[in-house]
Amino acid sequence: MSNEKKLEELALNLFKIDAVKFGDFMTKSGIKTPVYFDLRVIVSYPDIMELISVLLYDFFIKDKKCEQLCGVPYTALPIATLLSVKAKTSMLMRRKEAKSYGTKKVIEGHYKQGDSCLIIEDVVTSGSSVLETVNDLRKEGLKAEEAIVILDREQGGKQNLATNNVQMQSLFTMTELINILVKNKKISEQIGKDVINYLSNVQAPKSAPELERVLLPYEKRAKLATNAVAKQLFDIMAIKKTNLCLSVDLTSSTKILDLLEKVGEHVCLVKTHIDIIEDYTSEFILQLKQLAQRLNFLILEDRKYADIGNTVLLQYSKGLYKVEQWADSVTCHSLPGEGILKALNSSTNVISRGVFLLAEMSSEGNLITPDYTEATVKMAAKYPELITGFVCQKKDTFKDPGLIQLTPGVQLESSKDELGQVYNTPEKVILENGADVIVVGRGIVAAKNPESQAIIYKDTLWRCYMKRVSGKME
Ligand code: 5BU
Repeated sequence: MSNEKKLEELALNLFKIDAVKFGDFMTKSGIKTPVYFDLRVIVSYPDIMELISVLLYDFFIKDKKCEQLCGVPYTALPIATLLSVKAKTSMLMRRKEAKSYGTKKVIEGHYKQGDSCLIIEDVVTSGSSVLETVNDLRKEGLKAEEAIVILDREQGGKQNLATNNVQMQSLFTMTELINILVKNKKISEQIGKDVINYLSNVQAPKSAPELERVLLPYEKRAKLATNAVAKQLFDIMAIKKTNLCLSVDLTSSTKILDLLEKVGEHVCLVKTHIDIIEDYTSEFILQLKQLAQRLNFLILEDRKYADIGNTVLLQYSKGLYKVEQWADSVTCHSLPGEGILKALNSSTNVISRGVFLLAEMSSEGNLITPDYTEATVKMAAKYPELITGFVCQKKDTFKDPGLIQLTPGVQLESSKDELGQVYNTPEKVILENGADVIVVGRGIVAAKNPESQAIIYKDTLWRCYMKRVSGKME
């Protein structure tokens, strides 16, 4: 039997078992509707369930690569189960309410961060039920970007899902289903027309546009972070009221520790270039970590890894510095390709880890192009639990509010140094360019009184941030 015939057979069966009814009905929200669907009854008809799963499999799943399937509770659960068995693809179950005892898990099943998960649903009107499931999966670090459904009521759900980066495909649109029923004389042409008119006049409200990253306060963004270091950094910023990252570009370990003793309380992050220190010892790291603990800041080693994965893994875990043992996060180029992220992700000796991926640079004449930046952001999306954020200069570089924009090249006055560094002001980088954490090096380190200068930077940067989240930007 052709696929077209099978679809027709399904439509007629759904009509026969009263899964689709015509007349005067009330929806959940109290609106009158001339058509009503209740696919829950299919559990009483194994032949129909089998037909649905065969069609969904042949149309959408056969040639798809995904690691997981997840049905939207509850009607789609048996369909997802049949598909999981047929496709030999593992399945996840989303709880509607988190358990009040035990693990409090919302998503049940075994999965890895970054696994792609295909959503299965019966009927889509506004798309809100699919989105609830998508959001819970995304919070767990899963990729949920595609949904397959039995019926699209054509009331705006497909567009709402696309706004939220979920592509939806359906076995039938409502128009197609009506046409089959009219053709087979199950309903009159007039009823068919009335239903189609009704649906085009009663559209679901458009889902709210995604929350704009730069307007959300750090404490809210902490909850959206999928990397543990990003979450910690958002929390520290909110608690200490500072978004200042000090770049301690000094070559003496005692000078670094002395400086941090004075300014550590004013910063959320300390950025190191460990290989410029001339008297490096492991004792230095011990003391640095103690300061970080006592004064509540994180450590970013600005190593800018840029080699093949195997070499980067050695650079990260071995040698003199053993960066993985003490750096909360490291910087890394995307240039060599994904292997570099796989390498950093595979290291096993770390308690918490993060990566700031370089999407843009502050120096004049750097060779990064808009395409490179875009590809970098795409690459990062595959490693949600690893990526802390991006080192970048522009607000539109990425959208995800759970990631952090780290912006270097900042001083109180805009200027340049003699080797190509370009400085923008705090106002410009925070209010116009979307910086979340602001890197200041020589602006503080080379000042006559670094401590009072750090306080000036901290206060100025925080004022700009407060202005930004209050939405009062001019
Ligand atoms: P400065 O003294 O504020 O210019 O120091 C800036 C620091 O940030 C310095 O350690 C650089 O290595 C680092 N940096 C940068 O300036 N520009 C970039 O695009 C990147 C890092 Br990525």
